[in-house]
Amino acid sequence: MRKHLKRGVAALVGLTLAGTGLTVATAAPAAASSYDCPSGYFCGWSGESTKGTMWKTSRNVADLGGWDDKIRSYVNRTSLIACLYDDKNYVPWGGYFPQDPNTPGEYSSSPTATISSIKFVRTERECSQPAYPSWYSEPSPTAAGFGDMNGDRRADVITRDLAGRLWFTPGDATGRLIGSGGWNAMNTLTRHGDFTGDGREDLIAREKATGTLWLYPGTGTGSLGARKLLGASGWNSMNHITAYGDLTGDGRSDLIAVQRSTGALWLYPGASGSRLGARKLIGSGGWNGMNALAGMGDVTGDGRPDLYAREKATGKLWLYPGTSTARLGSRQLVGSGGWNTMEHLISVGDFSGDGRPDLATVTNRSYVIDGFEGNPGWLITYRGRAGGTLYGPERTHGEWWGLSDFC
Ligand SMILES: [Ca+2]
Ligand SMILES: [Ca+2]
Ligand SMILES: [Ca+2]
Ligand SMILES: [Ca+2]
Repeated sequence: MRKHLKRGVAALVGLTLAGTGLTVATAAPAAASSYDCPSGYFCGWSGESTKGTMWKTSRNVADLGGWDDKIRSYVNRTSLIACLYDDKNYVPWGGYFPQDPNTPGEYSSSPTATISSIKFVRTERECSQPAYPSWYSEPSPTAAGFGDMNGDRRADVITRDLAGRLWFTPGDATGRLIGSGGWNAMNTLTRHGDFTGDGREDLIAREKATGTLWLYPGTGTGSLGARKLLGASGWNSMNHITAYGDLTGDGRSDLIAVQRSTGALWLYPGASGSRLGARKLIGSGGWNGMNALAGMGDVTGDGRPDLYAREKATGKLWLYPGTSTARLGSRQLVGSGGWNTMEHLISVGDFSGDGRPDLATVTNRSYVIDGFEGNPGWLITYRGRAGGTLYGPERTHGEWWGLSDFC
């Protein structure tokens, strides 16, 4: 649930005559004093429309002191989101407004002054909670199994936030920064299995601008080492690039992907030297009808990793079991409908602690609660059951909003 209140502050754009060479003979621009706010500062005025006395800060202010409940208009000339709280000490529950950076001349104005503290953050969700999502997992029987990057038997999640940072959440509700920025340049993040041969799970990412595929070796602690080139170019012609686990049975993890032009499903076997071997066709067509793939690990219990795929037209979730010939067997229905209300399918192995892989999902706007749509950012978990299907949904909490991607 979003805790912030939109307070009905009108964002007004002042006249931007500066530098245009025009001479205004009749009256000065109404918002001229908003330009008095220097770049890098948040400025507030005692009056509406940037009239009266100006106050400014470039740092967090837990208590506005003499300016408490005195700011009637303001402009954010920092590069960060300014969280404007109705209460002191950044307490979000009384209401807050996340103000994006303004361009020169813009300002917001209201007759009612309610701001009592101000904090600057990179992403909107940090006005009320950590940058990373709250993630719990139970210890699994096997260490460093599918989804466990740091070998503590708990299933881990990697999250990309909207500022392009990566966070590692080990399953005890804590989180830690593992990528300080730049990850928004990637349009695929996928993890699972070991591509370097050291037994530690690795991350694979596709660079949007170039179609390059990069391998980020896991260090065994949840962090990532220096990247290696995995695919020089051309990967932008593929959809649903999915690190899959070892389908070929040679002990090395493999990658699968759908060719956009044909709908064919290809297997790229992991090879020695942190490379991919020659690809093999494992699905001749029709895979463009799927709008999500999840490499689940071994859900059927035969030692081969298996695939979940979501059918776009029906919202059904299908299980394609991996076979001993490194192919996919006959599909079975896992979910009969409604799965298109999930923005993300996150396969992170066994988080329920019974040894079977489970599935975590995050909802989109079409997810219905109590008869109403409009519930994005809920974490819904499904425990794996014998045979490779899932138990029913468990709705945890709605605080996985305002994030970019998960793997
Ligand atoms: Ca772990
Ligand atoms: Ca590795
Ligand atoms: Ca299997
Ligand atoms: Ca489980």
